[in-house]
Amino acid sequence: MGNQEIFDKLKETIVTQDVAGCTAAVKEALDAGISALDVVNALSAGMKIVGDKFEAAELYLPQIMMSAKAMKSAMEILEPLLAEEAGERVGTVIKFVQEGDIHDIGHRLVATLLAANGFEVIDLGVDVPNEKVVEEVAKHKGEKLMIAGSALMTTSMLGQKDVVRLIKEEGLRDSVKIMFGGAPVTDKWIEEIGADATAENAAEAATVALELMKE
Ligand code: HCB
Repeated sequence: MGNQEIFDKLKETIVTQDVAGCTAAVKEALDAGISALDVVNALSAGMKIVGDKFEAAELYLPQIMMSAKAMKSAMEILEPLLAEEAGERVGTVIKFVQEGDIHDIGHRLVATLLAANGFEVIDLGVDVPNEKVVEEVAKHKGEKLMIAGSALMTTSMLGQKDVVRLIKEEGLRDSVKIMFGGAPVTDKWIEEIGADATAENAAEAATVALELMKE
């Protein structure tokens, strides 16, 4: 089987909610010498299709949950491998999903790729209150530091504005770079709330994060 066929198969197992097939396809890809990062990218492409199909009412919640389960089981195999690929330490990143939001697939992908690119990742998980984020920033003041928050809903995205405001109020704005992402986040929003950057996907998030650490 050629690499393109393997990538298609990986993507397809996510789209068809084939949990067992997904972990088998991941192992097959790794055995064929494909990097963990390329496997993640193929699976993410599948998740993007799932999201689009959901929005077009071609897939429903129970199916989405099975795709999410397939993605999680794949990441359990891939995360340790990506961690092994991590290079020199470049900084600390506080990674979280905004309060009221439990969507964690993209969050975990971004966290994994940041770790694979040399960041120490402090993963606060999902549904994280703004105050908790600011507390964590204060704790790590003085380090090469950034936050990378995710929000998948237009409602939870509003909390990102409060995080920036609270960071400013605590006098911490110069101590931390701020990157936010998630489907509803736009460049315009980032500018409006006074954050530093966003990224379309996990690979881009890693590139942007490395750039921010150079500033
Ligand atoms: Co959910 N959901 N959902 N959902 N869900 C969305 C997000 C909607 C857009 C679907 C829709 O209605 N059109 C919608 C939000 C509408 C809105 O506010 N505009 C929605 C809703 C409403 C809900 C519920 C309220 C549904 C309900 O219960 N009635 C509920 C929310 C509960 C809550 O959070 N309080 C809910 C539940 C679920 C699940 C549980 C079924 C499941 C989540 C499973 C899980 O995460 N463990 C789910 C899913 C899977 C989705 C969709 C279909 C896909 C999201 C996803 O995983 N995408 C989504 C529709 C969509 O997005 N098109 C739908 C794939 C990942 C890889 O992409 O965008 O998360 P990503 O992350 C990317 C990218 O954004 C970037 O890199 C990532 C990796 O490439 N990125 C960053 C992410 N974070 C970053 C941070 C950075 O600093 C930089 C880049």
